[in-house]
Amino acid sequence: MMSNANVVSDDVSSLAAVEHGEQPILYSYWRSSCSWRVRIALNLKEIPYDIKPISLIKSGGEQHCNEYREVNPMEQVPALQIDGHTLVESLAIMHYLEETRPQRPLLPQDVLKRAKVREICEVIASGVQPLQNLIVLIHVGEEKKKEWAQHWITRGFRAIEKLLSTSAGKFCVGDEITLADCCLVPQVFNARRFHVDLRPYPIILRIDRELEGHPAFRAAHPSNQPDCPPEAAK
Ligand SMILES: N[C@@H](CCC(=O)N[C@@H](CS)C(=O)NCC(=O)O)C(=O)O
Repeated sequence: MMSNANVVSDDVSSLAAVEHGEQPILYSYWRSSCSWRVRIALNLKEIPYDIKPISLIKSGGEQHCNEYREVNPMEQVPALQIDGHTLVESLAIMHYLEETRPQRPLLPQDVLKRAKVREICEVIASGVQPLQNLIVLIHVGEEKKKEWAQHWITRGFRAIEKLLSTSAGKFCVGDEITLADCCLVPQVFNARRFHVDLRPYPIILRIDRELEGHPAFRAAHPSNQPDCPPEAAK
């Protein structure tokens, strides 16, 4: 599967102009792991969508401009315009997709397995990513940011590896791809960005390798995004 995504104008001052499009619009940044989670879910469910790039870097960060604050008051990506609504928070968005677009389910039927999927999602989305998010790293400072990010990612990965030791089959929970896998793969990319030693996490590495070539994951990869700078594209 190729990407379902088209790019719409990358002019941040025209945000209002794209609000009435016919297919979902994802406000996304190429390297954002939270945007990436949602891109994977959209691709897995084969939902066509447009991408509105929001640069987290340009002009001090387009996420902080007045127009975008109207879209997401937390001044973060992603946000998804869908069904006449604007949704923020990647997990809320993915659950909305799951509940409104049941094709290619991303949660297991079994309630315990569903809880296991949510555990992994929460560890990543609440216990790891927020601590190594851009705004936090800016606050921590250039000198300390690598060590800081490594510390929190390592702490989270220790927990995830342990959780996976009882839940994983081919993927994070059993043998079907779930929301947990949508969260894990982008977080592994972030871990590599901060040069975390991943050798102590063989299950995480195995699942990441398993999914690396999957068309929905490949299409969602930062290097395949319309706003990926040429020097970072594969
Ligand atoms: N809990 C939010 C977190 C969103 C988030 O942290 N997004 C990052 C990119 S992955 C961001 O926009 N950072 C901008 C900033 O820190 O200024 C979600 O899951 O959507």
